[in-house]
Amino acid sequence: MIDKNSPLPIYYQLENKIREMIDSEELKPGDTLPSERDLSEKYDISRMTVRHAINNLVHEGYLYRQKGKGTFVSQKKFEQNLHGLTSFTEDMKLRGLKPGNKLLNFNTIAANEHVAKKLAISPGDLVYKIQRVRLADDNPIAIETNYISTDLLPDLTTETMATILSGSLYDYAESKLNLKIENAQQIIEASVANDFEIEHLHLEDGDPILLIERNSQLSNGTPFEFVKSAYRADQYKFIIDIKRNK
Ligand code: 16G
Repeated sequence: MIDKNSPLPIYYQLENKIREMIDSEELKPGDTLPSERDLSEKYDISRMTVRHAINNLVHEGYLYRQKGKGTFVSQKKFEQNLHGLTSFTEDMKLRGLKPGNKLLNFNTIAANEHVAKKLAISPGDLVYKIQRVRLADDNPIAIETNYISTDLLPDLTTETMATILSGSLYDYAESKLNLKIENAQQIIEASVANDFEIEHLHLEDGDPILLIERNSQLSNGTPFEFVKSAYRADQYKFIIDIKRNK
């Protein structure tokens, strides 16, 4: 119940209550949340307080609104465990989802200083710049911009590259080119979606995203890729196993 004498704000107590109902599956993905009026009557609190709690849960991705229909419980976030170096295709298949790609851009460009440094090549050297929307069961999850030295993927025409990129890049590199992708470093930071991300990830103004940079290397130490991605923060979470070293 809501405790009006508690030092915890009332909206926060309601948020916790709804969160618990979602975690215990009393409310399941796709269920309709009771209306603002019903919740305010049930807990004897103002509708403004109810709206405050719901807004927060929408921002955190627990709930989503549909115009004219109501507020619903979201699907559980995708969880990616960061102890293995996996590809997007592998991640989605592991979850029983159909991986998909929408190729936004593919061109050969001269590396600028930043990209050259990440790939241990010289500025001006040629790299492929590949930009894809990554889909899970046809829903957009992330926009990925990948830079790879043209030396690593030789003799590709636009057509062959388009076919490769409609599937898994890692699979092509490993099974067709016998490259061994071994290590990666990843940086994750929070941000707010820009117009491009809003358009391609079907987001709204002010929605949060997770920006990820991955630098991966082959077993002989050669940098394989430098990748910048924007993931929908309402759909994705990363899990890290940590160990206390004393
Ligand atoms: C993941 C990787 C990305 C890699 C891609 C290959 C992150 C943040 N990024 O999305 O670096 O290029 O997988 O996927 O995990 P693919 O083999 O399905 O094309």
